[in-house]
Amino acid sequence: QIRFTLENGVGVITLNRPERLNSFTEVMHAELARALDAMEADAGLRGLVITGAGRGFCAGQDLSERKPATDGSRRDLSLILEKCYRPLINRLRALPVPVVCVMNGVAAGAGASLVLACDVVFAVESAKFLQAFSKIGLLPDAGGTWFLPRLVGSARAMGAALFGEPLSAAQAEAWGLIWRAVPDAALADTLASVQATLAAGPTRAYAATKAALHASSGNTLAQQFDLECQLQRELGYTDDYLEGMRAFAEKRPPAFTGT
Ligand code: LHQ
Repeated sequence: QIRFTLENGVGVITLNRPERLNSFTEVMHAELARALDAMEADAGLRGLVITGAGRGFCAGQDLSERKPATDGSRRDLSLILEKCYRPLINRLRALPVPVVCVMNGVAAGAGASLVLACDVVFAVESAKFLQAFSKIGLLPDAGGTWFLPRLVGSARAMGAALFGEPLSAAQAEAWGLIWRAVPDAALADTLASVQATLAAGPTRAYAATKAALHASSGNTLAQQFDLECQLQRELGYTDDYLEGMRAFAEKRPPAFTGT
């Protein structure tokens, strides 16, 4: 239910249940976990790109698999959150490389939370965000209530989560929910250029930047300064820093090796 490739150090995960708008099943979660196993074990990993097949990115939990209410039964929804969603989101956040989402279409429910857990998000202009949870009597999960207010502030997070109206890619960009909306026709080019950028990037600087930005929301300025000092000390000894300084002096683009 996913396609996974790992080339030039860059993993590409394509959610691949287009007929169900790539909604999550337990099988898909197991396949995602295996792809993450492979990437976590790869010392040469330089980035991860997540996208979707077909016209949707991810419509959240597959509601036909869970059948939360239609059969009259009630169940503990936290079980699937603990089993599938918490590890997925935690592992993406902890991956020591940039995780870039290229949203090819709508992201709803936990699919929207997956998007927000990524480090950088591109979305085609026709893509929409839908905090679909309130429509089925639930709250945003898979980290949604943590990511949303941090990205867009409390007022917008409340409005989006409570009323669940679709948000366009352009609006999401204007709010700072995503990095960039791109024309639909630019989807393939965006995917290719993100892969190329990650494969040629200063991977250790990326890792440090990701770690520091993630840590900042729980840190004081003094703690963050300490962290910057520690990480910058480490980066000062890397090959890529040496190469970056040489390339600057020689007025040429740097050839980073990720070491
Ligand atoms: C789907 C789905 C879907 C199955 C479209 N499931 N088939 C965590 C843990 C435990 C329990 C519950 O929840 C969670 C977290 C969550 O993620 S809750 C939120 C779950 N997601 C939603 O409520 C979104 C449901 N989908 C939609 O609202 C629409 O499909 C959107 C707005 C995403 C797209 O609308 P359209 O572009 O009009 O497409 P469509 O509705 O016609 O969907 C295409 C097909 O995909 C359709 O099947 P069909 O056989 O009629 O062609 C849908 O039934 C199916 N599909 N989402 N989540």
